[in-house]
Amino acid sequence: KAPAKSTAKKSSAVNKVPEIECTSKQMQQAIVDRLHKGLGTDAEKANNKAWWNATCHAVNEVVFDKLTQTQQNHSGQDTRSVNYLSLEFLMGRLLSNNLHNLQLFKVTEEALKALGKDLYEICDEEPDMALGNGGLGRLAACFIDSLATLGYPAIGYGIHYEHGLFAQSFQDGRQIERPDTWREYGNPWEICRPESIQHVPLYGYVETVFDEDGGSHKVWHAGQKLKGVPWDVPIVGYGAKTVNILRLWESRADEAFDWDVFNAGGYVDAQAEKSKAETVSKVLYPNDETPEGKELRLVQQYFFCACSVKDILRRFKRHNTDWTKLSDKVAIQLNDTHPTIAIPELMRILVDEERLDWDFAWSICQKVFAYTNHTLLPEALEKWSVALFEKVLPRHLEIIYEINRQFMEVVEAKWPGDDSKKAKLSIIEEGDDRKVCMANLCVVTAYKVNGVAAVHSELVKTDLFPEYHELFPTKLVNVTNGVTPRRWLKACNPKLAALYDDEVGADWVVNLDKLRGVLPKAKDVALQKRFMDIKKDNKIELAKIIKDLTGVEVSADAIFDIQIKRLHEYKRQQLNMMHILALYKRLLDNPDYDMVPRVFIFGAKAAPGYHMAKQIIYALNKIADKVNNDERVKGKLKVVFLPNYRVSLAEKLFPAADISEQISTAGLEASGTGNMKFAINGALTVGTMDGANIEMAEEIGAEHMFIFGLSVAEVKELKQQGYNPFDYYYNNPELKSVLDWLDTDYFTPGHPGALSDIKRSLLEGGDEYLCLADYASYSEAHLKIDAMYRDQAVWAEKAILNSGAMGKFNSDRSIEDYASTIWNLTKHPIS
Ligand code: KOT
Repeated sequence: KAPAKSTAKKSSAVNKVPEIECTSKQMQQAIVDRLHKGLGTDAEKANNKAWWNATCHAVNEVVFDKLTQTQQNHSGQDTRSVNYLSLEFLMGRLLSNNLHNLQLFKVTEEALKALGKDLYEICDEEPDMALGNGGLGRLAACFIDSLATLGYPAIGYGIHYEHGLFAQSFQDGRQIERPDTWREYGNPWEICRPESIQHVPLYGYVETVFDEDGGSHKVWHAGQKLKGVPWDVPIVGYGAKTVNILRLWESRADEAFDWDVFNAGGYVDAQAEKSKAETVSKVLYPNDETPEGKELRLVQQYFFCACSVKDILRRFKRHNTDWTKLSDKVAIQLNDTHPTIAIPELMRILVDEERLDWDFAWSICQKVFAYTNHTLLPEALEKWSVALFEKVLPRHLEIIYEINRQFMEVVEAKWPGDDSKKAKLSIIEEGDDRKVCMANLCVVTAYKVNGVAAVHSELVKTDLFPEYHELFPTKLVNVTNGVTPRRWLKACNPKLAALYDDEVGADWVVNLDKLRGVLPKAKDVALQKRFMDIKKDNKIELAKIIKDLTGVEVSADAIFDIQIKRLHEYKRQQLNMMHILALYKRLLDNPDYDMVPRVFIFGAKAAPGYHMAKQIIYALNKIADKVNNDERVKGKLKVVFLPNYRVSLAEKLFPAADISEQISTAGLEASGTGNMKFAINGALTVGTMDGANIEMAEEIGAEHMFIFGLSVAEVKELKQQGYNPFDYYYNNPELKSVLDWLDTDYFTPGHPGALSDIKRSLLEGGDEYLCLADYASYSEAHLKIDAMYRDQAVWAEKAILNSGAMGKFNSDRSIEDYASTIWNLTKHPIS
């Protein structure tokens, strides 16, 4: 029998969240049953992977039940829903989170213990679902957790990549990429839905068909067709009142089509065509903030948008025939510009297939789509060559031309005769290689455009889209990012979570503002001791992992100073590196140099084609080799670069951090979300006034953080004046000696110059990200860290003040902001 009957209790401790009744005995029975009946093994023979599998399947019995109830409830009431379109969902592992959200974690822990198994070890068996690159994909994962927790009808749409983000290892300090194989042995969380397959046309040509009434319409004759197979991953909200779905599309060859067109080619050619079709969802592009203009990437984008839009319309048509109702029932949120092609796809369906009048179809589109911008980096703005577009999506290009033609009339009306305005705002960039600007298409169409932190949203208005802002003064808005406290505190830091249960009550997990309850007690010695003991325990755990992964021994008495995020020059891992070299130099110059022992910990993947990012990884690994094996530093300095940084490793790092490095050049990190996860877990931030750091400082008090460096305005001013990194190089002897060190073979014996290109990019290269300009201030901030850590009472107080003030940065708050200001969405939790 299934482990649980989902009976709601009359009252419950947590925000009236009903608990699912399930005893340890029932759970044991369910797991053992799955071992026997599902996997054909038994408790004696089963390895930990089999135990994990069996536990997941036991949990699914509850999840699927709740899923059906939610779907029936939403469909029965024909609710308005949000459709979150994202090329990336960086989910990580699901077992621990699902158990917490079902409130079955403790009971499962007991059940497995009785069976001689440790739940934490079982959870560690799960491969990460790494269907994303970094912040943007992880944000999507936090958002669907919050949507379900809050009881909003929502679907996440994405791609069912066979290979997620590459696995990283190091060979002689250099990054090696290997394919990720998360689905090699199946995935217990997903359900294939062949009944909801979609067909996707590609290539071919467009015919104008003249109608009897004198009008005409367009018919797209595709040159190829793909089949989209949906895989649904249930998304369990906290308290399990709502289980939404994440629907991921897998591409296959469309047999029906192949037989017609490739008949003469015979069996072997048909098989080759089949493999080609399957490459579409094979692999996630590993570039963060640098779009790749490859045909396969455009096909991926269109494939998943076409499947998703058709699926959305299929659900709409189940209850509706009146197209004016579409915008009442459907909001489509575009996670950056990657799903922009959904806009002309909806136009195509409405105009060509449903035969709606253009203006009517356009008015619908303008009420359905909203767009989130996640970056100001100019190189990250997606532009597709018109020639490629014409080849892959000929009809969509025509539609985009028509949208643009009409929009240019609007621009002409606003700024008569101003061709420079037209050139700037046009969706089509003119030139030798004409381009389709996806962000422009988004802003022209969407009814709301949002940035992801206050400062970023202001810069979207003033620097990125000033003319659009003038034209559409209410369109551009802010929704500050947040992270789910279920994964990023309750599940990853059980000891701190238990402390908060005791201090402020267990419902902080659905109301993170409750953590403020600890602020008045920040000086309380007993609380400080408990807080710091937990931090120490977490550091000891991490020290074991570090030893396991790198062989390096670190002491949990040292300051754990952590920078984990994608490797990108604007995030300035190289600035951190320069400061580490300075400390190393100080220790070599003066063996008695007085510093609190420090462990610098890095985790970062570099895009495989990003040379400088890979060089920085190489440099850090080489520096780590030297420093960690140099007796002269007397254990005061260690550097570790953990391989294969990913969500499940992050869950071990945030709880163990003393210092959180958030050191991007001001104006370039749209928000950051790691900054929030660190602070929630009691780390102090060394950071610039950038992205969400600014709002964190407002909540926490800047005096409780280590803020350094140029502000956004100062960065602009310095760049305007003409920034010269050599000014800083010649005026700061320590900085100069650190950079000169990179030209020697000290860190790369026998290979002088192996690290010189980092120095070159910081000097002759112009230091685009102002590392030298911010160096002195950064170095000073680290002296303050060192001084403060010596007084553990002050440190504990600050850590509590940071963690307790993080209520705002909860993704439930972000989702409530989206729901009220953008989506106009109502909650429909199952009762
Ligand atoms: C943009 C274009 C292509 C690929 C990735 C991106 C991208 C990623 N843009 N922004 N991000 C990060 O998104 C996070 C969530 O909003 C932000 O916190 C972070 O600052 C962005 O860098």
